Amino acid sequence: MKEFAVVGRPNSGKTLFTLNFAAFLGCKTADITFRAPDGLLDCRHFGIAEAKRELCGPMIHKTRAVQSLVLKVPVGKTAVSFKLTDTCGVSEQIHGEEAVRRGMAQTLSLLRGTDFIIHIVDAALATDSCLAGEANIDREIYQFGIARNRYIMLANKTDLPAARENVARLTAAFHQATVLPVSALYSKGFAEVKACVAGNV
Ligand SMILES: Nc1nc2c(ncn2[C@@H]2O[C@H](COP(=O)(O)OP(=O)(O)OP(=O)(O)O)[C@@H](O)[C@H]2O)c(=O)[nH]1
Ligand SMILES: [Mg+2]
Repeated sequence: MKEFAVVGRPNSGKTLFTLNFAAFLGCKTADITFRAPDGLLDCRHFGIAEAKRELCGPMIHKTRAVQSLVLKVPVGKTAVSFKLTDTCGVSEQIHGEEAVRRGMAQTLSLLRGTDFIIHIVDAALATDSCLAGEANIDREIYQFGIARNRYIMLANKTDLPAARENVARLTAAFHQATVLPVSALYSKGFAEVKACVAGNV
């Protein structure tokens, strides 16, 4: 079964995307497997709304370890299972808390082994340095993914006017990637993401 890793900066909308995309694919509930950086596994059953209440939020680094769901996407006349794995957000700074540092290391390790990278960018916060091509974590993820030819960028939060304006700038700055505008909050742009998953599963 192929694994699709959802990665990006903290607060970019990875967890909300993961849960609303599961709902978009028809799930009313989610069995989420949490894998701590030390390898300890825990599986919990949630309603989607309950999972969003518990696992998403404006607090930076709400997610501190990988959490996976097994989903199905229609391909032709069959449905193919894949693993969608939400991760701890990554950034340039060395974080003060050990749990976050370990979570980020776990994300980077997962990136190396995953089959496909779904890179979420908060388009409302697409900074000039990110767009100008200076070294930063978004560009590192992009270059890594492009080199492996198994990558899409989701320009998220396009329900916000500032984000909508930045989509064209992101597309130009990350011109080798497919950049899909989405709103994880309103499940917008998800049909295109589903088509991409179906094509790579
Ligand atoms: N307006 C808007 N807000 C969003 C969207 N996606 C996420 N958010 C908000 O952004 C905040 C962070 O969302 P999360 O899904 O928890 O972000 P994350 O990337 O998982 O964050 P960490 O786990 O901290 O790395 C929440 O308050 C969400 O409601 C979106 O498409 N539009
Ligand atoms: Mg999260």
